[in-house]
Amino acid sequence: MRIDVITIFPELFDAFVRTSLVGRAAADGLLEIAVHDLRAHTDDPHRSVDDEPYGGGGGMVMTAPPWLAAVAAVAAGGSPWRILLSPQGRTLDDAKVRELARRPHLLLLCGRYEGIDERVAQTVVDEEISIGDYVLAGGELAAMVLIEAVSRWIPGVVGLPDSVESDSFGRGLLDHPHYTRPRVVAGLAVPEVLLSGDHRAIAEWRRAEALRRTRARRPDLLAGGAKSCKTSGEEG
Ligand code: 4FV
Repeated sequence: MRIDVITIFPELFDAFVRTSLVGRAAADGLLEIAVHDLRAHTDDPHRSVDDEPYGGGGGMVMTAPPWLAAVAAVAAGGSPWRILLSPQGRTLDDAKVRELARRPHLLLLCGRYEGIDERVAQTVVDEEISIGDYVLAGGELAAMVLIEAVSRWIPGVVGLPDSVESDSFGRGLLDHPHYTRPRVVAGLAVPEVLLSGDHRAIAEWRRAEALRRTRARRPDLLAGGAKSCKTSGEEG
């Protein structure tokens, strides 16, 4: 999978593209990430990318010409699915992450200031995506969230493929609680069933816990109906 990113702060991605899951995926050749500086596509001596908003009001707006030039240059020779990260987009969720993970090439546009001139979204963007109903200073962190979430679905990136499948939202449920050594923490012991070695009972307890938590914390998820799937180790 290839992911291109256009931003005025390419340095924000330096560590991200070399670290942890995304870094490993890139090192293993399962993922190709290229980060491009928008200012390299300006043609004025000040390399400016913003201007005053028509209609007045506070703040600055990113001008369209550098974006049109940058997207054309970065997309040349390919047909990437072009995503603008913005609060006006559809909210990213598990279903959208899985859909994007099936695409061979993404191009992510990261805005700054009050936003980008609307003609960019109207002409060189296929989809607007938001990571949540709050306002960031820029789209870069949203792009990183999307890249990491999507990367986990690239075959071979996550060691235990079915752990991706059986992860939380895949089943429409929140995850069950997890425990590890030491046995007692702050006077709280590990649930006995997890020490029983009875895998059927353990799987049943985990499912019941996932259901209980989902009912308590995210009943909206149940509206979609918990998908009955077998998590790894859960017998018939
Ligand atoms: C955002 C979000 C977000 C809005 C103005 C960047 C900022 C600034 N992007 N999900 N929430 N973007 O807040 O994706 O240009």
